[in-house]
Amino acid sequence: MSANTHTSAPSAPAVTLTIAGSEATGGAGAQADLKTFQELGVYGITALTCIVSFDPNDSWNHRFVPVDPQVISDQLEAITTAYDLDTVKIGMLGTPATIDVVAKALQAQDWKNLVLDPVLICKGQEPGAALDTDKALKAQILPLATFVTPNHFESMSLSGMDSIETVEDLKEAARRIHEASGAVVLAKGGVRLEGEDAVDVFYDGETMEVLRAPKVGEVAVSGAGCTLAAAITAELGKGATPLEAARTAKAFVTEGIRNRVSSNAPFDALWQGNAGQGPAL
Ligand code: PXL
Repeated sequence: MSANTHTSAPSAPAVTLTIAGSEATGGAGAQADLKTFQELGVYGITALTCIVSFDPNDSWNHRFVPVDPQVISDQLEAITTAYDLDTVKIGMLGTPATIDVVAKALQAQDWKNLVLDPVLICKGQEPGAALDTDKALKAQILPLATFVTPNHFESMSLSGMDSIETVEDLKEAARRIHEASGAVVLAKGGVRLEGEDAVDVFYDGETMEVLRAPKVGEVAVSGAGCTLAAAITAELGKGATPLEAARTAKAFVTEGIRNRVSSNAPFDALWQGNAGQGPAL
């Protein structure tokens, strides 16, 4: 029987791709994306861009190994030939060579939803290399994005603002990033803005909405950013509007932070399990 005689059941899940790195301890990166996809009921696929291993003997800084660009290209060829995809999440790319190959693959087809988590600086990366990577990400991937989820630092970098201290600052950053990219923006304040709530700002060119949830502690949890963008991707893949997707993702992440897993690393990891049915939704 040839492969194309198979048909999907009527209840077949939406299929969503993440182009992301492995974070070995499982809190962030492709691992967080796949757990989120599964929990939110979409079929997850991964093209792996790099392998990050924290170094317990060097303040848990990142040891970073890129996947060979040809191998990234091979993964994307297999994936896009096997599935007709319209929804993709971009996580950590890590090098200009990776960005080249990913940009080329993304441009080979139309995407309804291209969610970019603009991971700009990786702790432990050589600063010169990181600058090149940031420039390439802004020049080659950001213009393709339909939805972008910058954190506090990335919002400053993408908006050109020197500081973001208030919700009004974060709104201004979201406005600027939307104007520069055309993408829907969810700018994340997280624990970096003062106040009792973790505040994110949604802006799509018309609607400006502040999403709030009470902070769960004052320390960032590993995987929160990856999980938020992955949840947005899953919801968009299922047909949600961008604002609905952002609201659901925020609630999912808040619940995942409440249910976090502690480890011997200096940061807890978000737990996606049960969050889809959690009280915050
Ligand atoms: O949280 C950003 C992130 C994304 N992707 C990978 C990572 C990290 C942070 O550790 O390791 C692979």
